[in-house]
Amino acid sequence: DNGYAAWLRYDQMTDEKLTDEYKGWTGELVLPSGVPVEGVLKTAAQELSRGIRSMIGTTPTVTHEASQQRFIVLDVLGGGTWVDQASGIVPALSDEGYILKTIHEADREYIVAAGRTEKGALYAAFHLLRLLQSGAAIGQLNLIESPKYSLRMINHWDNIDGSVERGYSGRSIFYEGNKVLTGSDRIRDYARLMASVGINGIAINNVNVHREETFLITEKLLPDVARIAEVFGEYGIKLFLSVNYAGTIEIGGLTTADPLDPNVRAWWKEKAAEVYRYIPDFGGFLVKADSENRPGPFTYGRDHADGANMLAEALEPYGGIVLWRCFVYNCHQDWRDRSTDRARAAYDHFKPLDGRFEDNVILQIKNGPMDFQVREPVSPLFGAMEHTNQMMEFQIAQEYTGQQKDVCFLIPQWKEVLNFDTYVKGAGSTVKEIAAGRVHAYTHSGITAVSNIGNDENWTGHHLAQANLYGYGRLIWNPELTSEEIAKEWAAQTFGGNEKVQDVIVNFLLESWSIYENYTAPLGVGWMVTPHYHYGPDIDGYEYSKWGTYHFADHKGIGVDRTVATGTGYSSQYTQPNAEIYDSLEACPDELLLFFHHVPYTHQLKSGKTVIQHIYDTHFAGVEQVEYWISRWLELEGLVDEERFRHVAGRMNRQLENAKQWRDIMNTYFFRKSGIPDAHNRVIY
Ligand code: BDP
Repeated sequence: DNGYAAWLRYDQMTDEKLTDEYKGWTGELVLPSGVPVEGVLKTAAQELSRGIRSMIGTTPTVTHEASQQRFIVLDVLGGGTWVDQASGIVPALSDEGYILKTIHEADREYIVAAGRTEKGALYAAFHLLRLLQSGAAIGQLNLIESPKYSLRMINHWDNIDGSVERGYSGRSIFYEGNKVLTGSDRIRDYARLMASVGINGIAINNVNVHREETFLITEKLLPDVARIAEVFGEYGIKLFLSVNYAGTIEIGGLTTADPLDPNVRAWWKEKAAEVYRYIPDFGGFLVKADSENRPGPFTYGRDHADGANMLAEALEPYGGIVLWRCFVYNCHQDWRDRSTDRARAAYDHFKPLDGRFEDNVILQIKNGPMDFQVREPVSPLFGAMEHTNQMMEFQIAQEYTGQQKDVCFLIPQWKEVLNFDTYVKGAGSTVKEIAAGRVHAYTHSGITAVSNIGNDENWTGHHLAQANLYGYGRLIWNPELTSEEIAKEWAAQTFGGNEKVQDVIVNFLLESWSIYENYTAPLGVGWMVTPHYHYGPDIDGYEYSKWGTYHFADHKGIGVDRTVATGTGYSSQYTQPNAEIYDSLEACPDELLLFFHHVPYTHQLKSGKTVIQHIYDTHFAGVEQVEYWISRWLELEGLVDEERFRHVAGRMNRQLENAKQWRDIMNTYFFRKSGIPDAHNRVIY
């Protein structure tokens, strides 16, 4: 089994009793408003038929009038069919929400899978398939589902030459050799996977837009892009494009990209019109400006509101939006000038601009102030701008968390971020509520994340990394789901119902983030990775670097002083009580201690251990944990198909090598630096 089907396997059922039970319900698929010949409802019907055929072995009759005693109904609520009445009053159902309800009448019984819109109906169809796939009882369904976030997006960092920036699973599924891959089935299969977990927007090219990709918004490439958009559209997904801020210079024949220049503004309006001619339901532009050597409004003495609003004005007539990234910091700093702090940058740049952005601009903010480290505090910019739309950016690609060679299930990390209380409007101002536009009244908001897929057969390189993709979609549909619920759902659909298999996979996933943290950089300090590559240890790799990410380890201590009194003052960017908690050596949580404070190695943590002993212990523990999970995985031989069993076992051995390397380098380094021996004499000089 190569893993290509991911969680949409729809394996033939083996339980005969249950198969018979399901057969009774699934013989007929009724679409009261007529069997559609195109559109999202058609997709929903097709998906249901396909899944049912594959699992149960019979193909349902698709019809607009019921003739059997038991059947499934697929519909859009409010369409005036008899389903409206049968469904009763459905409160609080958003546009993309749906119901799944079993209705018993005197002479017939049926399951209604209906959305407020066609998209909702598609999500209902996938939900019903998920229930069937997991062997659930369907005779008494009464589910109402609404997504928490209106924008549920994925960002691809795919380049048109076919490479993927920070890609760990092969090459792009969208491009090769400076061409858009229009005829590929893979794009459709990808859209299916994404729609099945509720994704409704995908930006298909890298935020670092090189010259060739700049043409994606021109007639040269738009016909091809439009074909992808069409496939996406069938699955309820809007297509977005990253644009080159200096497009006017790069391909527009102008000498400036000044956002206030009338010619520049006219060029962007023309481009927007062109894009919408080819893609009427185009989502909008994603922009990385003045960041890591990309062009931006700073060159012209303008600010980011000027830049974003120029694009907003161009997209506004068509309902398009601008996703403007806040990953802006000085990557050319002099490392000897230690008064600067990269963590401060986003807040310092953007907070003063609150209220200046157009309504169709959304600021896209990375979850932490740095860059997707294994542990970071939540970005203090999130929620700090009452009058500016914001959305959260996560990274599904495991750039700093094992690169899909090591297992690191990120749902627990994202849940911590979403549950973080910013207090920006008093207690309860959690990230998850802010992103839903419920703390400040945002016009647009939501969540996005950098994709972890490529053209590897199994999409994500490591089979277990599929769990992050699945889990991301499920979590941003409903952030109240627990990590365990998500891991269980995914494992059951992807690896089948065997209890032992379930137990090993689910528990390994749930522990994996803390294991990865154990054997890598300690206590929130981050960045002890090989520069540029970001896999494997290099303690001082970024220590004397212009990129500005330092840990300040010397023979006396370690950590970054970000306090107000003696440090960079970063802690003051938080609202109280967070500012005070982080600023205080006593109150700061252990796991972020070195992010906020510089301490001697003998500093005692809340756990009772010293910092140095914590470093030693966690690094030994991390390796032992990987060894333990390898032994548990090996117990699954014969219970998981051979191909996936071997593949995962192979990757776990690589993970073990990596963990050992981290352990040995980190422990030896800190032993030499500090001269303090390990309490258990395991660390040798
Ligand atoms: C960093 C990556 C870099 C990206 C950048 C970004 O190392 O490749 O271009 O983020 O988010 O994580 O723009």
